[in-house]
Amino acid sequence: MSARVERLRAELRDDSAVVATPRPRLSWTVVTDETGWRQAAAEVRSGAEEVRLDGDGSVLVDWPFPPLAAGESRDVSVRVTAESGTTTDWSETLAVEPGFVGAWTAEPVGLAEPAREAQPALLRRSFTLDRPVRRARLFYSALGAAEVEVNGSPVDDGVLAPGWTSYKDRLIHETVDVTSRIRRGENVIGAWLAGAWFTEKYGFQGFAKRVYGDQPALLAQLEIEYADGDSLTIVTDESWLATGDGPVVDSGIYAGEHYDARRFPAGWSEPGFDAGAWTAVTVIDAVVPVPEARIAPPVRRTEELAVRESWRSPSGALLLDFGQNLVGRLRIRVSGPAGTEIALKHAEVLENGELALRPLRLAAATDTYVLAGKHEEVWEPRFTFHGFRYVQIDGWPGELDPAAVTAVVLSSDNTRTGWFSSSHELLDRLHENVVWGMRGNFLSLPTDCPQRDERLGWTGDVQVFSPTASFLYDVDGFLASWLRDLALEQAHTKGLVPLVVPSVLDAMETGAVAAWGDAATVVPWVVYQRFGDVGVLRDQYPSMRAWVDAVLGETDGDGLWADRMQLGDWLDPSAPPDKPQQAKVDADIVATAYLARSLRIVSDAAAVLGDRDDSVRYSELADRSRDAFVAEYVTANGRMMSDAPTAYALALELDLVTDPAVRQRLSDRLADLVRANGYRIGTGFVGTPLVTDALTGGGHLYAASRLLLQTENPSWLYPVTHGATTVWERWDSLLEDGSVNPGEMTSFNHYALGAVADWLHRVVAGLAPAEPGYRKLRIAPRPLPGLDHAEARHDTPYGPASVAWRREGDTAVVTAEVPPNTTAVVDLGGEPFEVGSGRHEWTMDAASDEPAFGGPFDLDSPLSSVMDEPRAYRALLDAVGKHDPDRLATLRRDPVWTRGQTVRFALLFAPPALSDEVEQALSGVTSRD
Ligand code: RAM
Repeated sequence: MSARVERLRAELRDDSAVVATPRPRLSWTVVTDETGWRQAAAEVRSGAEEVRLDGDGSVLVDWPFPPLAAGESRDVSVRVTAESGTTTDWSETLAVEPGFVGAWTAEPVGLAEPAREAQPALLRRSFTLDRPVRRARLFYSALGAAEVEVNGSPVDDGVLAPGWTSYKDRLIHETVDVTSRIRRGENVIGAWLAGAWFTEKYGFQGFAKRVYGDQPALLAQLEIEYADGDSLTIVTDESWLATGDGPVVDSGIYAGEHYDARRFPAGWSEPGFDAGAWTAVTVIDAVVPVPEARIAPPVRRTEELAVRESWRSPSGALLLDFGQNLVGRLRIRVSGPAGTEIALKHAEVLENGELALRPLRLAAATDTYVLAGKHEEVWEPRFTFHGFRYVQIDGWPGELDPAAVTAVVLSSDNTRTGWFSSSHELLDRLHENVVWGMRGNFLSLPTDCPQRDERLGWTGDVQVFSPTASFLYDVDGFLASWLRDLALEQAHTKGLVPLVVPSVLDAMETGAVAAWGDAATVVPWVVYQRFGDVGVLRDQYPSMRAWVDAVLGETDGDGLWADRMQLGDWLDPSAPPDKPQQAKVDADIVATAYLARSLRIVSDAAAVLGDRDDSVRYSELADRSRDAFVAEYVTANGRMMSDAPTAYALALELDLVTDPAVRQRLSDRLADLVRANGYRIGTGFVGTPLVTDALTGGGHLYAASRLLLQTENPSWLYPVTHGATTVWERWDSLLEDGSVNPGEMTSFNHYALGAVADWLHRVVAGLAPAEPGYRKLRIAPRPLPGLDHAEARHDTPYGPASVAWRREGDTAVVTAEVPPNTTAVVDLGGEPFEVGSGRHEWTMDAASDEPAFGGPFDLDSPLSSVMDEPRAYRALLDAVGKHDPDRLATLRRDPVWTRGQTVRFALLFAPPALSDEVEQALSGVTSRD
């Protein structure tokens, strides 16, 4: 038996031990072949200091040393003792380094006389050191985005740093160790600077405007410690020089970048450069928040894709296909005459063989490069990104060798932690599409889409997607960072949560919006559940409470939230393309359901944080809203006032109906609706993440499976069969004839409808947290009819976990891995039981609940319109009822479809098969294939 400590981490980033707080929490995992392994104590060592911590805490353990001071790093290592008595060796040391500054003194500087709005610039400062340096740390930020170089080379691999935050209230700074780049003598620190998100114009249809500022600015602070103990600080101030005549001529997030390589000043960030033509910067006269150290991983280049195919379009344009809808930009390698201008246009899909640009609306998404004409030139834009699979290249000098063009994938560099696979190829592709959708839309902040003139932090989208995101990637820091912005925005709106965070759509804000504003409560709760991060809950609690209080302020005190502007079950497939809020479910049902849910979350969060009074108060309010919901919207026989799938899914999955008998009736009715709809999806942004859970929770595995594996529009797999490589905004963003949906919002990369992946992980494969942070796992696979095997793996905060099942006749063999220092509750359909860490194998019943089929039957009497359908169905029921009345109760109608004027039914009934009399009676009114 052996055990060792691995993956020692400080605070929320696992890509770096640079921490934003003086008291970074520590986490580690244990790798062992011992089963049922539990930690009894841990020892944490730093230099001569050693602290013993009794107990099994190994995730986000409080910092056991005095608070870190700026500039003070600490080597930390851990060893642990198991309950069985054995002690591990000391772990590898982790150099924990404060990312924060003692005192921020740098000022924002920019071009003194910009020639135009949002003008990109180059900035530099030269300085001379007369002594050897022991340590040099560079802290930088921007109103806009910056790439910093020291002595001729980039200081880090970040992209679009420092990213987008609610700039009026919060700025992030980067922290870089530049010790090895600094030398005695002359040194230069230089920065490429552009407006990026800061100077972008937000808003729609020509109403777009700049909301932060007209010009970008740089903030930088270099802290140098000499070997002799003295120190020197260099900050952005009037002593810096700048030029607006650099090669980045123009740059915008939506527009793209224009780069003229002839304007590149060789050696500009190196000593000895003649900056005679540059002018002194100006200190920007604006109140800027003191930058804080980043808590989320930065945006980085995470992958590169080669051209899959290149050809000429019908109009003669040169097109490239990367085989994957992605978010990023191109890197080109080119040689040709000086002054040659190359244009790179991006699009997600083709229409009539040409780039489909209409879905991008006002985003030009075009990068242009003007050759310097020297030798081979390599270029990638710096301060923009696009959502694309296809590119049109105009003006390329000579023949294009496809190997000269690479797609560079950009994303916040979160660590991948979750995987799913199954026996179903299309389903696996759907899952892969969800992952790609997340990669593209988790870019500095969680966005709705990455391509058109939008790309905003829509709260509703991440509200529904956060559980999926938290399984696929370690997004604790990423979401915690965005939630800080959310809370800061609320301070300006009396607790109301803006539709988008950062808030840039003032004109659209009309009040509280259910399922969107509820991101304030749901997202922190998800982060707590999935990562065990009580800190996020503590930090966000005032925001969570402010949100529900603000909603309560809009209600009449009866627990209901009604008669307000709502987005409702956005993009219900039955809503007209231009009226996405016109869903089947009444928007008030969505509103009260979410109010009750958020009140419950606030109560539960208060309990976790030890605030008893709040916990009781919000629990009572949650009960009141729940009871009001039931009284108003649920009938005693288990029908919802809106007889729409989303209404049932809300009642069940937000735990609004507690009576088990009523719950079963609701789930049964939902299954009926799903079936009657031909197992096509009938839900929008709100219902879609819940509907499969609501089915399987009521035992309707067959219906859930048919809905999941449906390929006809609308369904999850319809896009997959139409070549989707990301999740679409609309079920039919691409119509069946291959044309782009005429709706003015038609993105091919929206993660909201991909939220079903969380159910794939938790229920189909059966791997879920039973306690926060997977301290205890819930292993409860539900082998779906239509799948032979499925598997989910997740790197929990305690280490790798997995559940896999494989069908063997009417049973399934389940294998599971439970990480050390955790336990699992196992529910295989019978009485749940508990197990400890290690590998396990069980067998479970996996008989399908698939009803037997009769038919299909074609009704003989032709129908003049679909309105006759109920009458025709009635004739069938009569035929059956005459001979086998008991059967009527279990008889169901399966997909109904019309062929010409003939209606075809498949009848579903529980075994045994139909009696001969019934068969005969049916053949009297139908003809069978
Ligand atoms: C669209 C966004 C987003 C959605 C809002 C309501 O503009 O793309 O997905 O949340 O509308």
